[in-house]
Amino acid sequence: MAENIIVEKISFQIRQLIDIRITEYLECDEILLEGLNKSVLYSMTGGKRVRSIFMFLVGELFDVPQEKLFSSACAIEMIHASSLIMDDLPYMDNAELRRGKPANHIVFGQDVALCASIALISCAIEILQIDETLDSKEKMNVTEIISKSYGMNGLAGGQFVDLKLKVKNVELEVLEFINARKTAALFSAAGKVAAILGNADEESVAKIAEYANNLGFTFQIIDDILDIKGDEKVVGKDLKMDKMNFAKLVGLKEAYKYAEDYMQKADEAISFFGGKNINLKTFGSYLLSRMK
Ligand code: GRG
Repeated sequence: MAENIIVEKISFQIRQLIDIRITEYLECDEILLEGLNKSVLYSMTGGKRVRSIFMFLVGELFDVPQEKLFSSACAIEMIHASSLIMDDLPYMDNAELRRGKPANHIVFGQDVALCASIALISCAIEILQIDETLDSKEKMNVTEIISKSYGMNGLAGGQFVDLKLKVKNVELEVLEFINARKTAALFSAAGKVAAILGNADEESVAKIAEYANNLGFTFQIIDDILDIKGDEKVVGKDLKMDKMNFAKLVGLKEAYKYAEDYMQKADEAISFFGGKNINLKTFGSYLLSRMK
């Protein structure tokens, strides 16, 4: 289908451009920091960049010049990578494989991995502040949205509840609470930033946030399904066989249904934009097809 080819082409281009920008942002010629920089770059390599691609597709919907999106997209990728480094540490998820290669702490040690994770969060905020394509109000808005996405009501809060989860008697609402923060929060931030930089009105921003939230739920359920299906080569990370997740709770068959239902809710939210939503819809279907 023509839309598929267009979205694939956009995704390929965005991935390449984001990788170039990330390398530029993380350039460091201080010899004493060489080891830390290697650790940071190691975790910024690879990854599907789905949050960035989503952000650029929303940007396209609101005619945002691409140049204005790079700092926010890279910031979100840095925060995402930072969270993956932390997540893999022995006192968190204790995983040894990430993106098809040894986790950061396996290669560089836990001490360096933690420094790299913190450095990435700091860099994420810094690149927003030095972006000359954003005016001061845009910087303030974007920084507020992005910093909220990884705090108490975002990644950190979701991770906390996940870590403290008792495996028995888990309720669906609790898993939704976790998924909204651990996974959907970064998608929501990506969508809201692009909509706000496109001067979208309040209702449009809300529709994008609703789409992003449901897309995030879908994305996490697919991740859970792939965990259960059990092929480390496909997922490129340790399979969390002993951990409760959405797909384990409701069963594989129901999980497929939930993923499709969330995606349908997402599509309903953006029907508000009429035919202009086609690339976003195609992107959603593409993510959904990963679970098949
Ligand atoms: C960063 C302040 C801060 C807190 C971190 C450790 C932690 C708190 C949160 C963990 C969040 C986490 C690991 C969520 C999982 C989300 C998820 C589905 C990750 C996989 O995303 P993909 O498939 O990964 O986009 P790639 O490798 O393609 O980038």
